[in-house]
Amino acid sequence: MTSVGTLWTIPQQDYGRRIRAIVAFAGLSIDLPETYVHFETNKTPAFLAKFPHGKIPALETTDGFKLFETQAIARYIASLAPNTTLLGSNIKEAALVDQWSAFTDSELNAPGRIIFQLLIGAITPYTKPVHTTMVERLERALNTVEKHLATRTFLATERITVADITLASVVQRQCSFVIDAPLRAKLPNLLRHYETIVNHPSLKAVFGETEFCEKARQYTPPAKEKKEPKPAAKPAAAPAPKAEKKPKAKEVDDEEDDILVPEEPKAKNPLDSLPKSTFNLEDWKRAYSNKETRGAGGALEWFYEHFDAEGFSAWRVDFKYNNELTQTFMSSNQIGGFFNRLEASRKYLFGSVGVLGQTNDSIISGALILRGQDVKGVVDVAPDWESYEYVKLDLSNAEQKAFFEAALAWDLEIDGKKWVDGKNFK
Ligand SMILES: N[C@@H](CCC(=O)N[C@@H](CS)C(=O)NCC(=O)O)C(=O)O
Repeated sequence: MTSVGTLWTIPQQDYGRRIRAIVAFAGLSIDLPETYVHFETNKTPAFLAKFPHGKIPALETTDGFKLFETQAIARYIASLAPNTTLLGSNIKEAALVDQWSAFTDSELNAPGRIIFQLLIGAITPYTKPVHTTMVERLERALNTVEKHLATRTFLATERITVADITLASVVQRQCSFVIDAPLRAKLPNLLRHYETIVNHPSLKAVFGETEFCEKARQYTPPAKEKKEPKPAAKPAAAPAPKAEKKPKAKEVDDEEDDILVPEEPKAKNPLDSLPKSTFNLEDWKRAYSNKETRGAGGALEWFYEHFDAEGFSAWRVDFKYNNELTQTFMSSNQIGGFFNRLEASRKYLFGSVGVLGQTNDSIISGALILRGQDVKGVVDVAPDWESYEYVKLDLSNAEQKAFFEAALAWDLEIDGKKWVDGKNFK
């Protein structure tokens, strides 16, 4: 099979996946440069000389023809395919293929990308009305496709076209963060279409597994720096019991000035009914913040002196979808977001989690210390807790102990991937 040429993309890029799916469906092949590093290679003079906008995907064919913009590349490659109907069989069908491809990109993909960028803090300040408007726009487009597919197998013709592959690539991406379970339940035709495309024998390998989110991801503001209480200001022993008074509506606290509604009175957390422990998590957090982690007199020494393995447990935590990680600073923001969503368990949890590796080849891993012996009851306050895998650590096992210590000391290394950035949940 002769190659069409070289496609600059990265494995997790949905735009690139769309093109790779068209290549596969057309029975063609394409080269993917292994040395491409996103946000580096695309900024080099050599890349910009070929593709002046500096974005991927970008195509250079074997005869030196250069092309950027996903839709243009998709259409060009589809037109190289012998005997496929990827672009329709006459000019009217071709126009319908263009219509649904453009519709998918401008009415579905565009608002979806804005929503995602708002969620990860890439568009600031986060603005709720913009988020809401973009979700409405997206849902309107999804409903139009849903109605259209009620009487049709495919979008534009009786066969799979570029439009169907375009839609599936966008829906796959959006199912991971915005087309959640309740929304999917309202879109049976769209989901049926999606399953047909991604399970097509020539497309299955390109689309791979889909991550279906249960609840649409919500924006969580970055944690504010908490002031460490001065030792004298806080009684070492019995801290004053939290006043029972409920905050009045609009009453604000200087550290939580963005909380404008009173919290619902909370049901008693079963973790509060566990037998009293000699290990004081607050004291541990203070020791960890104030001491060197390793060495004599360090935080780890303090930990082993005070740890109560019945009242608390230590866990290894690993992100399940490391192959989706791109830039390490974004992975680090993701840990920050996860920690923010764990806020309701602050009394029961300490964490030290980091990004290891480099751009497009990184993992998220670390350690947690938590109240009780069951991780779920502590971490399930975060809607995305199931995106992580948890394994209890046996600190009498030398290897597991070494992992734990390295995660706390931020010098963890896994399979040659070195710790580049970390976050603590304190
Ligand atoms: N309109 C372009 C968008 C491509 C695009 O936004 N690519 C992003 C990655 S998903 C990129 O290369 N960004 C690099 C940069 O902004 O420098 C297309 O459809 O191909």
